Amino acid sequence: MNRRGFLAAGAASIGAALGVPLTGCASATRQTMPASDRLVHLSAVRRLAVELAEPVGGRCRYVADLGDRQVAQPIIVARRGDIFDAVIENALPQPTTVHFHGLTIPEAADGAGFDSIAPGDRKHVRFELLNRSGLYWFHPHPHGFTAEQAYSGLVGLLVVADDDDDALDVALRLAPTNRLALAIADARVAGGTLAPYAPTAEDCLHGWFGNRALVNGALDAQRSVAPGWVRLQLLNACNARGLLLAFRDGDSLAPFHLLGTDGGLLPTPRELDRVFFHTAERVDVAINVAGRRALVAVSLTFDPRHHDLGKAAAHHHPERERYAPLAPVAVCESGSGRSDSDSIPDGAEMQLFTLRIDGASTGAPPPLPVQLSTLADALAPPDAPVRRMRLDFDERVGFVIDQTPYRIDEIAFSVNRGTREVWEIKNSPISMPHPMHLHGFSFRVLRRQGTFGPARRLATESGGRLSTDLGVKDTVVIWPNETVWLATDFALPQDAAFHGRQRYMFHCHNLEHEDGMMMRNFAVV
Ligand SMILES: [Cu+2]
Repeated sequence: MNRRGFLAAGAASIGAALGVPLTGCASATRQTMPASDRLVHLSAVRRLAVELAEPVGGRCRYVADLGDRQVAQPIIVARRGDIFDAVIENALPQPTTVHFHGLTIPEAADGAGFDSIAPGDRKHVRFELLNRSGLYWFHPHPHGFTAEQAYSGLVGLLVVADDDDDALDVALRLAPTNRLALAIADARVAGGTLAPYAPTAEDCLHGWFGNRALVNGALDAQRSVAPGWVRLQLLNACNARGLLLAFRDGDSLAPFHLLGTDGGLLPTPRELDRVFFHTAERVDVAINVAGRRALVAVSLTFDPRHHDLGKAAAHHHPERERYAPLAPVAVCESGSGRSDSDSIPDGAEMQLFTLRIDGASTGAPPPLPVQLSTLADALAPPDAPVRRMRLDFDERVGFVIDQTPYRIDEIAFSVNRGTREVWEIKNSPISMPHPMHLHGFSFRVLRRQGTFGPARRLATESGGRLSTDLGVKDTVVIWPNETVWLATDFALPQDAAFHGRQRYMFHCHNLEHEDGMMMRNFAVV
């Protein structure tokens, strides 16, 4: 098969994988769509609508308009260098934005909420895909409404390919069914219906946790794969839950290989039997399923390190008072205690999805390539300035960065274009893990210090780092009492779209903390 033929098959396989029946969680009915209808090539997207779906009980969805047909909850497949050019329409009763998570794009396209799209309005968004191959994603980012809208289903995947990505698929001899891109979320499901987003004050502090996994919007997700290598690009799309991913085969854990992280492929694969990734982080893994009949992907038990935060008031965004919730329930009301049956706590074991291995084996799969990309080791220039930030908990306002709740009109600091800085982020000892996300730029993890015992045991790499710290990152978990050093790089292309001051954000991606204003703006000048 020549490269062109392989690419076509590869795209088809991603579409097939993502095209399983969508479970309408808010009703007993199942919406099914042909596999090919849910995969959208970037060049075909003319309009991306954000709307409340009927009749599936008011769940939100993205709808891609391809001119002659509409695709609900599209998975967009693109190549480095492609242009995104679409009109985004907001059919929700709340303001919204579409944030393209992980992409290096101008402020005007970042969708960070500086100019949200009012109900009924539209916005033209155009940008070039400059990033390496990898799994990126898009989700709402309107300040105060992000958690509710994301929980309601507004999450889309953006699979970017390039030459390294092509070479890997060829080397693995991936069967057409064996490349999957999956968004793993958790939902509160009772009696076959999806509970509306109604966090108590305690939920707003610890996060909104579900009791069932949703994979690309479906409960009890299963995928049928062929013997040989399977490549999984996985997003933690939960509002607040960390995932310690492993693959159970009966009583044992199947080994797998970490291929890549948020921003693309590692230099070399790492063999593991479990990998931790927090909300908004992605992992790219290869698993040899030859000789196996089924694998169950689970999140293993771990110590989530949530501290008792007492009766502190949960803060919520003032914008929320101006618009109706998506479902008719109040949010962040104090006094209504959490019912334990509603959710599985963070760190408890949870089943995620099942891989069924069908078909005859075609012999031993090829060896994994030794080199996946030319990514260099994480280093910072010796003269790089160090920018220090502290993550804290304040009883009056909740979780804060540098003791300051978010203000949309504040610029916390400015960095010069092209500057490389070391960011030293220290989390309070009496806090929670915070998955911190940098908009517009990626970074590398240099080292960790002060990590508590159970999380320290996951640190398989030098400098106290996790295996996922070896790659390009845009989101990094920082445990209580931990200090993490990041090598940032604020290089921007000399493209007209990036001229002038560009505003970006640094914030916690526990979506309840994000809506609770654990965010800061910064400018690149
Ligand atoms: Cu947080």
